[in-house]
Amino acid sequence: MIKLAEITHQAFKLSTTEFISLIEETTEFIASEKGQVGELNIEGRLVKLKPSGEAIIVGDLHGDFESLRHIIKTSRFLEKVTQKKKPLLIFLGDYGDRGRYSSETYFLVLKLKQLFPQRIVLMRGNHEGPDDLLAHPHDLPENLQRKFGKEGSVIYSKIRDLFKFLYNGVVVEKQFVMIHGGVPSEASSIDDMKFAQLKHPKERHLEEILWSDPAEDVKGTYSSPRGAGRLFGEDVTKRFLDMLRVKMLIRGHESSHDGFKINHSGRILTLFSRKGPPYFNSSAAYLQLDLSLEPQDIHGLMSHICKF
Ligand SMILES: [Mn+2]
Repeated sequence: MIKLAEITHQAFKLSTTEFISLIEETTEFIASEKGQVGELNIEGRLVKLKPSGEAIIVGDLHGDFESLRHIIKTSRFLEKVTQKKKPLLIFLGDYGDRGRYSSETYFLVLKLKQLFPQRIVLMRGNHEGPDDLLAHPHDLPENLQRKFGKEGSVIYSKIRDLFKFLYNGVVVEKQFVMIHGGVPSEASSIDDMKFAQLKHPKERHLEEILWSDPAEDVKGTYSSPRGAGRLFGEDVTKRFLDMLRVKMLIRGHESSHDGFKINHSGRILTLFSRKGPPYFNSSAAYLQLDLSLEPQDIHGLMSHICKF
């Protein structure tokens, strides 16, 4: 069995060539994922799942390598993945920027994808946005340059190539939709989730998926203080969930003191899975659950939230 300590060691001793070939290999693999891949049913950049089996769902990491290691350890992903009961490890996006260990964090998630391709889903966050919608501050290029010198810029351009193939979302039949930021408020069918990246920037679906946030006590959508995406009300959430025939939205994107928060009468769970500056949240959290559970709302998931 592959040991986490071994992968960690590799992450810190990585050469430019090794990192580039890992990024190229996983990018090519993710780009080619189509149709039935293990239990994943892939259409465009959307993953559809049947409600069965275990899933571990991870929110924003932002270069917090230690929290990522903690999640892999405490969820016992590596032990379980080699046994019969195979869990899925789903990342909600925002791997780099802000934390000290953006390079190592990218290395670890891509290494896991390379080792267990059918067990890992890498979603797209606003820090993995399209060229015309990049998040600021975006310190990944500086981080790579500090670690790899001049060649850091080559690695960076390879990672940028990866961004456009990361997933817009995951739909677990009858249960959940997972996206990084928020609801594409003008989506008229599930196709707007599957092909949001192709419709960008003519249509705003991708922007809202990556950038939007829920707001309480409002109807419809409002402009967001983030300068991209929208703030959306509970009516918008309800309409979107009904359209997808699911009950709840699981997303990342917002920091929260306890590592998670609930919005829109228990229809939205936000997960934030990293610690440290610049947020200083007292806990981080991830979700570990059996997808065949049939909770009616987020309150029914409380015992599956793992705070640390
Ligand atoms: Mn984000």
